[in-house]
Amino acid sequence: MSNQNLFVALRDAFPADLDRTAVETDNGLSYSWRDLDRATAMVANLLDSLDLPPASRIAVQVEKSVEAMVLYLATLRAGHVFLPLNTAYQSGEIEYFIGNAEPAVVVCSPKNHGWVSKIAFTAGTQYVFTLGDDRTGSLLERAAHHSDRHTPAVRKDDDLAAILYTSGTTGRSKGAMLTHGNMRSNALMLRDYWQWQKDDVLIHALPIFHVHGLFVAIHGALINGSKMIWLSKFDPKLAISKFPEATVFMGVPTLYVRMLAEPSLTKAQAAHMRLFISGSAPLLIETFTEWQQRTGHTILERYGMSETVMLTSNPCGEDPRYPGQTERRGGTVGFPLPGVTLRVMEDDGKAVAPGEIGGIQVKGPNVFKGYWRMPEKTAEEFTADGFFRTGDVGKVDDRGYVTIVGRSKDLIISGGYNVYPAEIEGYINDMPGVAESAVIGVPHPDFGEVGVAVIITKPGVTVDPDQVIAELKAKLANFKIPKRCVVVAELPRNTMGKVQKNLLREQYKGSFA
Ligand code: MLC
Ligand code: AMP
Repeated sequence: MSNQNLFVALRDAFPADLDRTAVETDNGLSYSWRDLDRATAMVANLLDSLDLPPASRIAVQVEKSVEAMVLYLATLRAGHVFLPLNTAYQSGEIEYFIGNAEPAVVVCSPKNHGWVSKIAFTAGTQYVFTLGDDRTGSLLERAAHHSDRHTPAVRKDDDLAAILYTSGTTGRSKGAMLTHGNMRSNALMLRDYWQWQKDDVLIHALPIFHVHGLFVAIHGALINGSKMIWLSKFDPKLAISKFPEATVFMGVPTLYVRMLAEPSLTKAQAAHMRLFISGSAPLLIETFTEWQQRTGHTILERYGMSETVMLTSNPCGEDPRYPGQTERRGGTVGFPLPGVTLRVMEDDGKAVAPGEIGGIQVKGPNVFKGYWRMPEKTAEEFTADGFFRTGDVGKVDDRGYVTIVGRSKDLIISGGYNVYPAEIEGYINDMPGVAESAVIGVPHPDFGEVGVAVIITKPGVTVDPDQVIAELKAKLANFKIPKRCVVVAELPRNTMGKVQKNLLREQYKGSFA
């Protein structure tokens, strides 16, 4: 594959008529392809004017807006590295990311400028700009003084395009380094695999600080020159009301669950749609089946990670590697994507027998370069022959479909967001009176899975579970907060003294039934 800046690959796919609509928003704004080209040029020129070293990190914590997407594209265009941050992160979390990534530029919401700029300047960041979700803020004010023409920076496949922080099973988050080559190869391959059509229109309903909304959705539409209907926040009624104008929808399972609760979801309403894609968390077979019955569409489930972008997908038409197998099978994540090698291994490093369960390992042009400034951690996660250990546990059936049956990493996926119990337990264990805690994931009808904190106290001390939740809320992003907290006399342990989380999961599985 040729070396090319990812931005250039995306821009090359813009339609010839640049005055056509590229993005239409739920608050009545419309952006043409020319607007996107000009706006990204102006922001890229602003970044150039700052004289930053190449591949500087641009850390961004802003509400969803088309201008936030423009900032992402402009960062690629100028040859820097985009570092998106969940808007739910609080000051302690932001302090860690900024301290670890050492961004040259931080862009935050105007309402957070006070505390974010303090953290950023203390960490040595040179520039802090603001960007509101209503086209306000210093970033656009400064960019307005720059030319709307810009020559994109030359970037090679191996050069960094983005760093995505993903929490670790132990300790703090790790920054997964994704390159221009990782993302361009994945985007081009998905364009073909999902058979993007000339007149496709994507409903963009996801946040844009994670792989799903930022890369799979945005790259997917742009690299096909397809219009996006842009929802600033997911609203099931609004999303369904847009189906007659659109063809493609991407969501985490919670979005499908919420749309199924709407009476307006009917076959007639979904008749114009071509493709519904789900990923980031397991899609329950009940949701898959009910969606089929209500809309006549079979959801295409796919599987990916921050470290790898997309890895597997159910078919969209005929895959020549699997002749005749066009069925989208609920409960599976489909076939390894073209170019991805996927294998299932035993703990001792041997391949499992066909159809057996083991650890999923992957290799391909989409697999990330490593964790930012963590060479030991990177080395640990790769095998000697260059496969990345996903931490997911699964199997491949005799027809080639991959099923994920669990995770070897201690991780809860709640509404499509990852929550690492080790992080939450660390905060709880530091609270006065707490001797130890275990945070487990249990089924939840809306979020799929949510956390429950099980606590033992120091002898003779009383701990109020509501107080524990309140203290966590003050420090951590809201989606990480356990939805239930219980104080118990003891935690179940194995002979080695290790807490048996499987027993706790069993005990509390009915908490939200
Ligand atoms: C919100 N809340 C959550 C939550 N989202 N709790 C658990 N899990 C979540 N995901 C809580 C809030 O803390 C709050 O609680 C209450 O729910 C309402 O908050 P809200 O902000 O109004 O929620 P809402 O807007 O309805 O958000 C729900 C959601 C959102 C499902 C729309 O979580 C979402 O957009 N999820 C998508 C995540 C995503 O894009 N993942 C892709 C990762 S990429 P309280 O107590 O404060 O009131 C990846 C790779 C791949 O995994 O393969 O794609
Ligand atoms: P993240 O680190 O946020 O990128 O999350 C990646 C993880 O999400 C994967 O390692 C899987 O555990 C999970 N995941 C993504 N897609 C699916 C899916 N379709 N089914 C089950 N789990 C998924």
